[in-house]
Amino acid sequence: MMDTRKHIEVCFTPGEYEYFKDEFEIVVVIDVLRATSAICAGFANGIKSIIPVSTIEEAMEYKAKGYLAGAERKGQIVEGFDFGNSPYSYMRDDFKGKEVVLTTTNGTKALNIAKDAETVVVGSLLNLDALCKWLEVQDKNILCLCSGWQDKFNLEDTICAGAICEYLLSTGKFQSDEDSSIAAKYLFLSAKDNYFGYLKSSSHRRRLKNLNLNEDIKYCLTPNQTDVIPVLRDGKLTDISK
Ligand code: 3SL
Repeated sequence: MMDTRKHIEVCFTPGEYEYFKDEFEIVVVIDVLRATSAICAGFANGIKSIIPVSTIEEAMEYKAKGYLAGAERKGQIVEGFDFGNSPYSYMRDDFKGKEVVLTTTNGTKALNIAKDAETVVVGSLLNLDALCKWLEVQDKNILCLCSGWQDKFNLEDTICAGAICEYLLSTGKFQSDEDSSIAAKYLFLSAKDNYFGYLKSSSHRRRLKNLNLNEDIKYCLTPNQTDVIPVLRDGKLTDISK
Protein backbone atom coordinates (compact mmCIF):
# COMPACT_ATOMS: atom_id res chain seq x y z
CA MET A 1 0.00 0.00 0.00
CA MET A 2 1.23 3.50 -0.78
CA ASP A 3 2.49 5.52 2.18
CA THR A 4 0.48 8.75 2.09
CA ARG A 5 2.04 10.26 5.19
CA LYS A 6 3.65 13.67 4.80
CA HIS A 7 7.21 14.40 5.88
CA ILE A 8 8.28 16.41 8.89
CA GLU A 9 12.04 17.01 8.88
CA VAL A 10 14.57 19.24 10.62
CA CYS A 11 17.34 21.35 9.10
CA PHE A 12 19.82 22.32 11.81
CA THR A 13 21.25 25.45 10.20
CA PRO A 14 20.43 27.91 7.39
CA GLY A 15 23.65 26.78 5.65
CA GLU A 16 22.13 23.31 5.12
CA TYR A 17 18.81 24.65 3.84
CA GLU A 18 19.76 24.27 0.18
CA TYR A 19 19.95 20.47 0.63
CA PHE A 20 16.35 20.32 1.88
CA LYS A 21 14.46 23.18 0.31
CA ASP A 22 12.97 21.58 -2.81
CA GLU A 23 11.03 18.89 -0.95
CA PHE A 24 8.89 20.93 1.42
CA GLU A 25 5.87 23.15 0.94
CA ILE A 26 5.94 24.58 4.47
CA VAL A 27 9.04 25.90 6.20
CA VAL A 28 8.82 26.65 9.92
CA VAL A 29 11.55 29.15 10.83
CA ILE A 30 12.65 28.82 14.46
CA ASP A 31 14.83 31.15 16.52
CA VAL A 32 13.81 30.50 20.11
CA LEU A 33 16.45 32.90 21.54
CA ARG A 34 15.05 35.32 20.54
CA ALA A 35 13.90 36.47 17.11
CA THR A 36 10.92 34.21 16.45
CA SER A 37 9.87 34.51 20.11
CA ALA A 38 10.00 38.31 19.86
CA ILE A 39 7.93 38.13 16.65
CA CYS A 40 5.29 35.97 18.36
CA ALA A 41 5.27 38.31 21.36
CA GLY A 42 4.73 41.22 18.97
CA PHE A 43 1.72 39.66 17.33
CA ALA A 44 0.33 38.57 20.69
CA ASN A 45 0.57 42.24 21.63
CA GLY A 46 -1.39 43.40 18.58
CA ILE A 47 1.34 44.43 16.12
CA LYS A 48 -0.21 44.50 12.64
CA SER A 49 2.76 43.24 10.61
CA ILE A 50 6.50 42.73 10.83
CA ILE A 51 8.91 43.14 7.91
CA PRO A 52 11.98 40.95 8.55
CA VAL A 53 15.07 42.30 6.78
CA SER A 54 18.51 40.75 6.59
CA THR A 55 20.74 43.82 6.87
CA ILE A 56 21.13 46.83 9.13
CA GLU A 57 21.22 49.05 6.03
CA GLU A 58 17.75 47.89 4.94
CA ALA A 59 16.37 48.43 8.44
CA MET A 60 17.94 51.92 8.48
CA GLU A 61 16.29 52.76 5.15
CA TYR A 62 12.89 51.84 6.55
CA LYS A 63 13.62 53.85 9.70
CA ALA A 64 14.48 56.88 7.58
CA LYS A 65 11.07 56.53 5.94
CA GLY A 66 9.39 56.73 9.34
CA TYR A 67 8.87 53.04 10.13
CA LEU A 68 9.29 51.64 13.63
CA ALA A 69 12.51 49.70 13.05
CA GLY A 70 14.51 47.45 15.38
CA ALA A 71 17.97 45.97 14.94
CA GLU A 72 19.99 43.42 16.90
CA ARG A 73 23.52 42.14 16.39
CA LYS A 74 25.37 39.86 18.84
CA GLY A 75 22.43 40.16 21.24
CA GLN A 76 22.62 43.94 21.50
CA ILE A 77 20.58 46.83 20.13
CA VAL A 78 22.42 48.29 17.14
CA GLU A 79 23.45 51.91 17.52
CA GLY A 80 20.94 54.24 15.90
CA PHE A 81 17.93 52.02 16.70
CA ASP A 82 15.56 52.32 19.65
CA PHE A 83 14.89 48.64 20.13
CA GLY A 84 16.31 45.26 19.22
CA ASN A 85 15.16 41.72 19.74
CA SER A 86 13.81 41.54 23.27
CA PRO A 87 10.24 40.18 23.33
CA TYR A 88 9.51 42.83 25.98
CA SER A 89 10.26 45.57 23.42
CA TYR A 90 7.27 44.39 21.41
CA MET A 91 4.76 44.73 24.24
CA ARG A 92 4.57 48.51 24.06
CA ASP A 93 1.15 50.10 23.62
CA ASP A 94 2.38 52.32 20.80
CA PHE A 95 3.24 49.21 18.72
CA LYS A 96 -0.37 48.00 18.62
CA GLY A 97 -1.80 48.09 15.08
CA LYS A 98 1.58 49.17 13.66
CA GLU A 99 3.95 47.80 11.04
CA VAL A 100 7.41 47.07 12.47
CA VAL A 101 10.71 46.36 10.69
CA LEU A 102 13.24 44.03 12.29
CA THR A 103 16.72 42.76 11.53
CA THR A 104 18.49 40.20 13.76
CA THR A 105 21.72 38.22 13.58
CA ASN A 106 20.19 34.89 12.53
CA GLY A 107 16.39 34.80 12.75
CA THR A 108 15.43 37.37 10.13
CA LYS A 109 18.20 36.04 7.91
CA ALA A 110 16.69 32.53 8.10
CA LEU A 111 13.26 33.96 7.27
CA ASN A 112 14.67 35.58 4.17
CA ILE A 113 16.58 32.45 3.12
CA ALA A 114 13.29 30.51 3.22
CA LYS A 115 11.17 33.21 1.60
CA ASP A 116 10.60 31.36 -1.69
CA ALA A 117 8.93 28.37 -0.03
CA GLU A 118 5.19 27.98 -0.65
CA THR A 119 4.50 28.86 2.99
CA VAL A 120 6.89 30.27 5.60
CA VAL A 121 5.62 30.29 9.17
CA VAL A 122 7.23 31.44 12.42
CA GLY A 123 7.78 28.87 15.17
CA SER A 124 8.80 29.26 18.79
CA LEU A 125 8.02 27.67 22.12
CA LEU A 126 5.60 30.57 22.71
CA ASN A 127 3.16 29.43 20.00
CA LEU A 128 4.09 25.73 20.01
CA ASP A 129 0.70 24.05 20.59
CA ALA A 130 -1.23 26.37 18.29
CA LEU A 131 1.41 25.99 15.57
CA CYS A 132 1.48 22.18 15.83
CA LYS A 133 -2.32 21.98 15.54
CA TRP A 134 -2.26 24.32 12.54
CA LEU A 135 0.53 22.33 10.84
CA GLU A 136 -1.29 19.04 11.44
CA VAL A 137 -4.24 20.03 9.24
CA GLN A 138 -2.29 21.60 6.34
CA ASP A 139 -1.60 18.21 4.68
CA LYS A 140 1.83 19.38 3.44
CA ASN A 141 5.47 18.33 3.78
CA ILE A 142 7.03 20.41 6.54
CA LEU A 143 10.61 21.46 7.22
CA CYS A 144 11.66 23.02 10.50
CA LEU A 145 14.51 25.41 9.72
CA CYS A 146 16.58 26.18 12.81
CA SER A 147 18.21 29.60 12.66
CA GLY A 148 21.18 28.46 14.77
CA TRP A 149 23.96 30.90 15.53
CA GLN A 150 25.97 32.18 12.59
CA ASP A 151 25.32 28.96 10.70
CA LYS A 152 26.21 26.77 13.65
CA PHE A 153 23.90 24.26 15.35
CA ASN A 154 22.13 25.37 18.50
CA LEU A 155 20.23 23.44 21.13
CA GLU A 156 17.20 25.66 21.72
CA ASP A 157 16.02 25.80 18.10
CA THR A 158 16.61 22.07 17.70
CA ILE A 159 14.58 21.29 20.82
CA CYS A 160 11.67 23.35 19.52
CA ALA A 161 11.92 21.60 16.12
CA GLY A 162 11.97 18.28 17.97
CA ALA A 163 8.78 19.23 19.83
CA ILE A 164 7.06 19.89 16.49
CA CYS A 165 8.32 16.55 15.12
CA GLU A 166 7.16 14.68 18.21
CA TYR A 167 3.67 16.17 18.00
CA LEU A 168 3.20 15.63 14.26
CA LEU A 169 4.64 12.10 14.30
CA SER A 170 2.26 11.20 17.14
CA THR A 171 -0.72 12.04 14.89
CA GLY A 172 0.23 9.17 12.56
CA LYS A 173 -0.10 11.49 9.57
CA PHE A 174 3.63 12.25 9.28
CA GLN A 175 6.94 10.42 8.92
CA SER A 176 10.58 11.48 9.40
CA ASP A 177 13.51 10.02 7.46
CA GLU A 178 16.41 12.28 8.30
CA ASP A 179 18.76 11.64 11.24
CA SER A 180 18.53 15.36 12.06
CA SER A 181 14.79 14.93 12.71
CA ILE A 182 15.32 11.87 14.90
CA ALA A 183 18.05 13.67 16.86
CA ALA A 184 15.85 16.75 17.31
CA LYS A 185 13.04 14.60 18.65
CA TYR A 186 15.30 12.87 21.18
CA LEU A 187 16.78 16.18 22.30
CA PHE A 188 13.25 17.51 22.86
CA LEU A 189 12.31 14.39 24.87
CA SER A 190 15.35 14.89 27.12
CA ALA A 191 14.65 18.61 27.58
CA LYS A 192 10.88 18.83 27.77
CA ASP A 193 10.49 18.71 31.55
CA ASN A 194 12.89 21.58 32.18
CA TYR A 195 13.93 23.66 29.18
CA PHE A 196 15.60 26.25 31.37
CA GLY A 197 17.76 23.74 33.23
CA TYR A 198 18.54 21.74 30.09
CA LEU A 199 19.77 24.81 28.28
CA LYS A 200 21.79 26.10 31.23
CA SER A 201 25.12 25.63 29.50
CA SER A 202 23.97 26.30 25.94
CA SER A 203 26.09 28.85 24.12
CA HIS A 204 23.40 31.41 23.37
CA ARG A 205 21.87 31.22 26.82
CA ARG A 206 25.32 32.02 28.21
CA ARG A 207 25.73 34.85 25.70
CA LEU A 208 22.39 36.41 26.65
CA LYS A 209 22.95 35.86 30.37
CA ASN A 210 26.23 37.79 30.11
CA LEU A 211 24.19 40.65 28.65
CA ASN A 212 21.82 40.50 31.66
CA LEU A 213 18.99 39.17 29.52
CA ASN A 214 17.86 36.37 31.85
CA GLU A 215 14.25 37.60 31.89
CA ASP A 216 14.15 37.35 28.09
CA ILE A 217 15.48 33.80 28.29
CA LYS A 218 12.82 32.79 30.82
CA TYR A 219 10.08 34.34 28.71
CA CYS A 220 11.27 32.68 25.48
CA LEU A 221 11.52 29.27 27.17
CA THR A 222 7.96 29.38 28.57
CA PRO A 223 5.78 27.45 26.11
CA ASN A 224 2.29 28.21 24.86
CA GLN A 225 1.79 31.81 25.82
CA THR A 226 0.00 32.67 22.57
CA ASP A 227 -1.95 31.17 19.65
CA VAL A 228 -0.48 33.41 16.94
CA ILE A 229 0.51 31.93 13.55
CA PRO A 230 2.79 34.50 11.85
CA VAL A 231 3.10 33.77 8.13
CA LEU A 232 5.45 35.47 5.64
CA ARG A 233 3.76 36.78 2.51
CA ASP A 234 5.32 39.25 0.07
CA GLY A 235 8.11 40.01 2.50
CA LYS A 236 5.79 40.74 5.40
CA LEU A 237 4.75 38.69 8.43
CA THR A 238 1.13 38.78 9.55
CA ASP A 239 -0.78 36.70 12.07
CA ILE A 240 -3.20 34.43 10.20
CA SER A 241 -4.74 32.95 13.37
CA LYS A 242 -7.34 35.72 13.54
O1 3SL B 1 20.07 35.61 16.05
C1 3SL B 1 19.02 36.20 16.18
O2 3SL B 1 18.24 36.42 15.28
C2 3SL B 1 18.71 36.70 17.55
O3 3SL B 1 17.60 36.06 18.02
C3 3SL B 1 19.88 36.65 18.45
S1 3SL B 1 19.65 37.43 19.99
O4 3SL B 1 18.90 36.58 20.87
O5 3SL B 1 18.97 38.70 19.82
O6 3SL B 1 20.98 37.63 20.50
